[in-house]
Formats: sequence, structure tokens, C-alpha cells
Amino acid sequence: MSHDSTTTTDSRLRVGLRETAVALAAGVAALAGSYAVAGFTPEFVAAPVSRLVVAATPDAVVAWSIGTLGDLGARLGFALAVALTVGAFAVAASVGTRLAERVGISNWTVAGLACAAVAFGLTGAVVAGLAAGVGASVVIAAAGVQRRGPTDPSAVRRRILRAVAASAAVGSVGGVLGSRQGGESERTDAEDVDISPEVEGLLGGAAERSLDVSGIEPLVSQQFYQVDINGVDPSIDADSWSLRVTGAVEDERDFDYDDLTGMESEHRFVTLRCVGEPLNGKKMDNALWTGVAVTDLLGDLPEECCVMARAVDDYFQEFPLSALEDAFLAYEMNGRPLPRGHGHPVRLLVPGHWGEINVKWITELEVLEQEVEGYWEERGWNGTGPVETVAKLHAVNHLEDGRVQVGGHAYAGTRGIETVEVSTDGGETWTDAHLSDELPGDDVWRQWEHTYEPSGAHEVVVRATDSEGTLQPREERDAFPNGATGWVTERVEP
Ligand SMILES: Nc1nc2c(c(=O)[nH]1)N[C@H]1C(S)=C(S)[C@@H](COP(=O)(O)O)O[C@H]1N2
Ligand SMILES: [Mo]
Repeated sequence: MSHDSTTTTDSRLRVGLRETAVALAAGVAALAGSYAVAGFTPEFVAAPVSRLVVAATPDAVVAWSIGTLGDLGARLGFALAVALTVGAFAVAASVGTRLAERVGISNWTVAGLACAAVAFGLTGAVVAGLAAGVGASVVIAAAGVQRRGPTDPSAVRRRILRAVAASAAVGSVGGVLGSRQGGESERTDAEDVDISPEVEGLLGGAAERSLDVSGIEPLVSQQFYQVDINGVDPSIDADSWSLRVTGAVEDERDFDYDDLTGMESEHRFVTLRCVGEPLNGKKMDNALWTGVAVTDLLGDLPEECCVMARAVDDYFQEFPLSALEDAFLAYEMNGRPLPRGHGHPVRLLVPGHWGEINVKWITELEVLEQEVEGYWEERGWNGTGPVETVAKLHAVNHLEDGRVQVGGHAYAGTRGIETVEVSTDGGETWTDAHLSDELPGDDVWRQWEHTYEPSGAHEVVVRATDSEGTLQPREERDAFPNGATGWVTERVEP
């Protein structure tokens, strides 16, 4: 190989490297531009991409991921969506740059327009789309690349460094601006709201009844778990919300937020548990919800088998119509407007059933004459039925006097918890645990606690009995597809 051709190959490689690096830096800046304007809302360009990722993931992988990866799976999925978005912008920036040279327009203009078009195409958001374009333009302009520019190593390095620096700058500004964005539903979380005396009273009662066990949540959760199919949650203003009642009904009807909040409200303690959580997992929580009984809103229900609840995020769940008899449409959680992540402005609560049918951001109730599958049923899960009974073991406290205190929560849906028993010898002998006083409500958990003198290393086992006298199933079963069962066991060292 002649000396000349080696240099040409090297310089071609360098140009390729430079183009790729600059395009990727432009991609990151475009993402940051979109985030700066949209924040973490559905107008953020990564949101539709994350939906595509979820839709394209095989059902078996989704089921496996929920069981083994849990929240990590959702985060990995979103990271993949972000990477794909950056990639799409990089391609757009690179194609735009090349095109610009053909037609003789400045490359940053065309690259910026190309990225804006990609963002707009994905989200339909004009301003956030333009901001993506501006982000990319800044990087391309800062890099100052012309295709036929100098190709010696130091020139290439300088261009890349400039592109990366510009991208980092746009990225930081975008990050700061974006974190301040968010719709009305976002702000409700932080806002100071007047909590009604009735709610104050109920919350106070729950605090008084909560057992003093360090390491477990009080009777009203401070950190309520969140599970949904979205990388970026819907952000819906209460003013634009409505609920349609459709299907096998005499008249289809429509209710808006004022219709709902204008009715007499009720406050209910309701516990939710996700069917996908491991036996001793933490996706079980309790809150005080304010809203309206579904039957108060709809009147008598038709005589059909089932109903489909649909939501803004294209989530849908089907369940027996009879379950709607006691169901609730909630617009407040612990005396505050429903937080965005929990379904703002309105969600459905169906007593005793697994979390998945408690549809958030609900928009439609369709009465069906025949059973069909819901979102998770299509993916092999079986989570529309009543919850399994469970006693969790979340605290093992070594007290100063040498005794050991164990504690947790127990939940049996609408059956209610009658007793929780603890064994400190691996299941040979059992003692009744001390239970928190019951909260008002038909679908609420209780806390349990047991303090004892340990003698050497031992196995603690807990099991609950529901108010129908049925013992928590002992058979050990993974969460997929019917929910985890078994008795929680933990080895305790003295
Ligand atoms: N619209 C919508 N509603 C939804 C979901 C969802 O993905 N989209 N996830 C369901 C699942 S699987 C559970 S366990 C509960 C969790 O409610 P939370 O996030 O308020 O705890 O919401 C349910 N409602
Ligand atoms: Mo769930």
C-alpha cells in the first residue's frame, strides 16, 4: 500500500469519526432542547419513543422483566428509548448536514430543521420540536464542520471537542429548564392546598392507629408505589378531562370534572397491591381517597357481564361489571388533588382487586356483552381478580434491651385481616402478633408487630388469616401470572 493511500484511508476514517461524533453530540442537544420546553411530559420526544419500545417488546419479555427486573426493567426500557431518540436525531443531523452541502445552505440550518421535523413528527408539539432543532443547530454551528474542511488529526479533535462542549452546554441548560416544566397536574403535588377538616380528622385517626415500629410505613403510606406502562406519565388538566360511558348502555353519557366534583364526595381508605410484585415486595400501599361512588354517578348498572375501563395512555382493563358496584372514582389522594403519577385528574378504584384494574387517567367505561382481554391479560397475566392474602415482614429491629421486634403490613382485600401469626422457630410454634386498630373502610391493610426475646439465630415466619377464616396460602408461587403466594420467612441473627 502506498503512503498516499494510507493517509487517505486515515483521513477518511477521521472524517467519519468526526461526523459521527458531531451528529451524536447534536442528537443529545436536540433531546435536551425538547426536554427544556416539554419537561417530563408527553411532549418530550422520548415519550412516544418509549411507547414504541414498550409496544415492540415481546409480551414474554415484559412478563419476565416485571418478575425479575421490577422497576429496573422500566428504567432500562426508558434508557433504551432515550438512546434511540438520540440516534434518530443524530441520523437527522447527519443527513441534514450532507444535504446542506449539496444545496449550499448553512449546514446548521438544515440539520436543525431535520431534527425539528423528527421531534415534531413524533410528538406533534411545535415549540418543543423547534427547541430540539435549535439544540442540534447550536452544536453543528459550534463544531463549524464543513465536509471538506481540514482532516488532520488535531483539526478533527478540535471539532469534536467543540461539538461535545456545545452539547454539554445545551444539555445542562435544557436539563435545568426542563426540570421546571410540567402541566397543571404536576404542580398540584407541591401546591399548598387546604385540607378539609374531615380529611384532617381521618388522616389524624390513621396516624394515631399506626404502630410505632421503625422501618415500616404508617397506615397511610408516605411513599405510595407507582406502577404503569408509561416512561413519561400523561399530564392532563382537569378542565379538559371527561369520562365517557359507552357500549351496552341505554344512552351513552359524558361527565366532566365539574360534574364529578360537584357531587357529594366520599372519603375512603383503600389499599392497592400490584400483582407483579414479589411476595415480600413493596408495591402495596394505602391512602385516603376522595371521590364519588361509580353507582352514584351512573345510577343502576346494566345487566351485562363486564366492563372495559380505558385511559389516556391507551391502557385498558376488563373486569366483571359487578365489581363496579362498589367502585369509586377518586380525584383526591390524602386531601390533595390526585398526583400526576397516580392518575390525575381522576382514577378508578375497585375494592379488593389487584392494582392493575385501578385504572389511572381514566377516560372511558365501556359496558361489554362479552368478555375480552385487558392489557395485562393479553400479556399473560391474570390480575383482575381479588388479591391474595399476604403478611409482609419489612422490619427486624434489634431493641436496646436485647429483644427483637418484627413488623410489617397485612392485607386481604375486602375480606379484611383477622389475625397475623408469627413464628420465631421456623414454623414450629405460632404466636398472635399485635395488630393495628382497623381503619374505617372495606379494603384496607393493617399493621402487625411482635416483640420477643431471641435465643440464637432463628427463622421468623409470618402468615395472616382473613376475616373469612382462611389462612394465607402456604404454597410458594412466583408473581407471574396470578400473584405471589407463600409465607414470608426471614433468618434473624441475634
Ligand atoms: N392508565 C393506567 N392505569 C393503571 C396502570 C397503567 O399502566 N395505566 N397500571 C396499573 C397497575 S399495574 C397498578 S399496580 C396500579 C398502580 O397504581 P399506583 O401507580 O397509583 O400505585 O395502577 C394501575 N392503573
Ligand atoms: Mo400492577
